[in-house]
Amino acid sequence: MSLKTILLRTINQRNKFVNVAATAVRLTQEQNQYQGEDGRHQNYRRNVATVLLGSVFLKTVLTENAKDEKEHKSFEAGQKRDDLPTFRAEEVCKHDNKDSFWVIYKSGVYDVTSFLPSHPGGEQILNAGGLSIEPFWNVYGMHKTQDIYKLLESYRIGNLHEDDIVDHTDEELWVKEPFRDKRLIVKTSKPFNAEIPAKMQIAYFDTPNELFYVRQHMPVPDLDAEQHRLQVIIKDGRTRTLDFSLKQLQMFPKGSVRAALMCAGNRRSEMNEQVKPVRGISWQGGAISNALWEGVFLRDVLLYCGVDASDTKGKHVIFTGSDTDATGVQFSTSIPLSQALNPNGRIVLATHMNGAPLPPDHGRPLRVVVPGAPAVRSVKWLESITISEDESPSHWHQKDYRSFNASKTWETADFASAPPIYSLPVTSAICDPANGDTVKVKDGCIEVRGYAYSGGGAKILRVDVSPDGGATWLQAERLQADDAPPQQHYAWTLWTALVPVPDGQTEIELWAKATDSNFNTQPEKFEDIWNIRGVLSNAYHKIKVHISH
Ligand code: HEM
Ligand SMILES: Nc1nc2c(c(=O)[nH]1)N[C@H]1C(S)=C(S)[C@@H](COP(=O)(O)O)O[C@H]1N2
Ligand SMILES: [Mo]
Repeated sequence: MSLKTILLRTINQRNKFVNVAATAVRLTQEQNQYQGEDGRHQNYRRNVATVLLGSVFLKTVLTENAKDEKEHKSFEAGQKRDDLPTFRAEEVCKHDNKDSFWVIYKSGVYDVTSFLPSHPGGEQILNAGGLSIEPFWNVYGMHKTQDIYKLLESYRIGNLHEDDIVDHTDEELWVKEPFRDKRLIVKTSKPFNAEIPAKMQIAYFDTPNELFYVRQHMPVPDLDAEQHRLQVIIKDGRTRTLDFSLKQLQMFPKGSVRAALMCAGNRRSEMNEQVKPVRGISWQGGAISNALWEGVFLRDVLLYCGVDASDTKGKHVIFTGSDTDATGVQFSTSIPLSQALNPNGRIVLATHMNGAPLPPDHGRPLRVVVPGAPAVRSVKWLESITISEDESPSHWHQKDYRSFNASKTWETADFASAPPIYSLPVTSAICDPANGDTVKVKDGCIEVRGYAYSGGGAKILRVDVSPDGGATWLQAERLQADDAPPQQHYAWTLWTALVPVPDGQTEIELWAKATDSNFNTQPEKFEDIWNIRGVLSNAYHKIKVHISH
């Protein structure tokens, strides 16, 4: 039964909506609790602890979330408006098709028919035809921003009858979220998205696990390593499924890779501020971190499972995680099979991150790490690997993480014909000082530090810094890099440049750009690489700082 049918039935039976999404997640969690003695005890202990800590912990979390939400919501959508007509839920329900598409938010009724073709989340929106969008937005929490509330309100046509208004509280969905380090810079709390502060990026070559940036599309699943299984499904005429416990995976030789993960949207905020608005989390430079990932090589597992390395043309490897959206769809994306089998690719099915079991936020107990690719391909909470003639059909694969030229709009961009992003261009950022800082001159120089990174196994050859708007360039003299061989270089490079400052100068504009081992370098401006999603935002990093002598 589809979520929509469930919702409609509920409306008919009780003239009331239920938060089906929350129920579905609760049921999965209950199921998880009955998967075996160990799991049960762990969960029992955890529950007791949660109850004991409950009053303190939950209150803190809820107050923080409330604070968060308040900041986002200084504009309130869905308030009752006396100038508009009132509709019963039964009437709203009828407008559930592309010709007439209405939705409910709190007291508000909206006709979003004309918005459907340009919805960044594609046809997902159709699930909410004639219904409240709240249960959906509880899962897709990135809608809960000022801009989107305002956008929604621009489609307002009426009020929902008071008897039909339902409280769609979403706390249940999120009570199992892991603890997070307070130093992370939170972008959205539900789902949890947070970047690492710039000065902490350069403090360590391998980012401590608790400071590693976090990017979630949904609530974090609570999985048990003892019970976890990985399915490998090979679809080539006769479908075969192999199934591994994490213990069984240990029969393969150990595999590891030192790799940075970078979100394709890293540095999006600069593109947004310097050119024109883009849609997506407004990451500054903190959606990249570096770690040592350990487990086994994907290549070894696929070959063991009988995947034919001589027949990769047109085939894909689909990775599916355990995290699930409001309609029961699991997170998934794919990469070409040829990329998955490339021995230089060093793709790891990782159980460990920097020597410790993966933290829940980073995929406990198993994630695939596809180094050199946008981090979206490194699927967390990995549950299955499917070899298929088709790419992943998921929304995240089909309707996101693709790029367009600067003239394409949400109305004209054709996602189906744009190739998925499977590698990353060269980028860099200055982490210390920060824009607007006051820096003290020492021995005639200021010290400038940052990171540089390139995708596809390319190494950083050089980082150049300009103290005068590009008139002259200095080469960063200290590069800290991994010693992986050419084509297998997946870590980031940390760099330091000493920039001379003439006596009496009180302000300086600093530019940084990196060059990789393919001799590709960053573009100067964001204008020409601007795209609706704000991905691959890799122009020179430019900041201004004050100087104290
Ligand atoms: C009816 C009013 C809606 C409006 C005005 C709206 C607007 C938007 C906007 C502006 C974005 C881009 C957000 C960003 O990445 O910054 C977005 C993304 C998205 N929306 Fe909606 N939306 C609506 C309803 C829905 C519903 C009902 C669903 C699900 C059933 C949905 C699913 C999604 C998804 C999956 C994305 C992309 C998420 C991602 O990037 O991970 N939307 N929507
Ligand atoms: N299962 C699952 N895997 C996922 C995601 C997700 O939401 N669910 N987010 C992806 C994206 S877009 C990024 S940028 C990285 C972030 O990894 P991190 O949270 O470990 O930094 O995970 C990727 N893998
Ligand atoms: Mo991402």
